[in-house]
This record gives sequence, C-alpha cells and structure tokens, in this order.
Amino acid sequence: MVEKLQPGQIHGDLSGRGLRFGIAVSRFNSFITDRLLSAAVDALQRSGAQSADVEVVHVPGSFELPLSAKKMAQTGNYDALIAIGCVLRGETTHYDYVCAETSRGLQLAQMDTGVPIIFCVLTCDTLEQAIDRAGLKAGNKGFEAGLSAIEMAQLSRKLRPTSYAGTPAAKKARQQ
Ligand code: INI
Repeated sequence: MVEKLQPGQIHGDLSGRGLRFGIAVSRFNSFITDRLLSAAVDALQRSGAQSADVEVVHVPGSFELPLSAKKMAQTGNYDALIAIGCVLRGETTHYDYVCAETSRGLQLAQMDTGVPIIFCVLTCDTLEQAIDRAGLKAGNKGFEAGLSAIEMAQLSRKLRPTSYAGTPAAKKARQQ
C-alpha cells in the first residue's frame, strides 16, 4: 500500500521572548486606538516580550501609518510591526480614501521591506462598532494583532533565506 504523503509543517509559535516589536499608532480616534494599543502590548507581554524590545511610534492619523511603518521596518530594528488605527465613516468620502490608502500603503510597506506589518486598523461605520472591537462585545482586535505579530515574527525567522542554506536540500543543490 502506498503511504500517504506527510508534508513537513512550518508554524510560528507564540513565544515573544527575544523578539523585537514596533508599534505605530494613530492619535486620531485615540479613545479607540489607546485601547487597541494597550491590548496589543498586553499580548506581547504575556507572550514573553521584554519592555526593551517593544517601541511605540505615535502618528497623527491612520493615513500616516504606512510611511511610519515603512521607515520603522527599514531600520532593521524590528522582527514585526503592528499598525494601529481607527477610521470612522463620516458624511463625506474622506473615509474611503483614508481606508484605501492606509491598507494599500501598509501592504506595500511589508512587501517592500519583508518585515511583517500587522493590520490593526478598524474601519467602522459607527463608533459603537469600533468600541465593540476595542474591548467590548467583539473582543479586542489589538490583542489579536499582538498574537499575529508574534506568530509572523517567528515564521519570518524560520523562513529567512539563511535558514535554507544549512538544510540537506540546499547542501545537495550546492554539490550539483
Ligand atoms: N484618521 C483616522 O485615523 N481616522 C479617521 O476616522 C479619520 N477621519 O475620519 O478623518 C482620519 N483622518 C486623518 C487622516 O488619517 C490624516 O491624519 C490627515 O488627513 C492628515 O494627513
């Protein structure tokens, strides 16, 4: 009988010890973003991250998160970043521009730099929806973002090019 293929599995575990994290947080709608920030820091602390390894950069609004996150990533000081913001729909189309450019800019920043950037930007129609996601009915998206940052930082360490260099497959490839 043919044995079922057992692929190797790669996971990022949830230990934050020894990893460095940067958080960019928007002051706009700080009633919400302060709560997301606290929960993100709580998740990092509970997972073993140390104070000296976590830095917070404050920016005016969500629209400023992509550039700040990209500059932070380019320092090489962080294993993962978290971008925290809250965009609330108003009476004009401003909301759509801020949401679109913030998400696009953050994705571009992580693709350009290779540093994971966790998207913790709430995009809500109402303040109540935002409150629900910042510690009430729907939990706290900041805490989830903290855990995602740890997982992606761990995964990135496992997937960096140098970890391939020492594998049997790489050695074999070099001999050919
Ligand atoms: N920034 C936010 O983070 N959330 C919002 O809801 C918001 N609204 O609605 O205007 C907002 N605007 C500011 C924007 O992010 C920039 O800081 C500003 O346009 C200066 O570039």
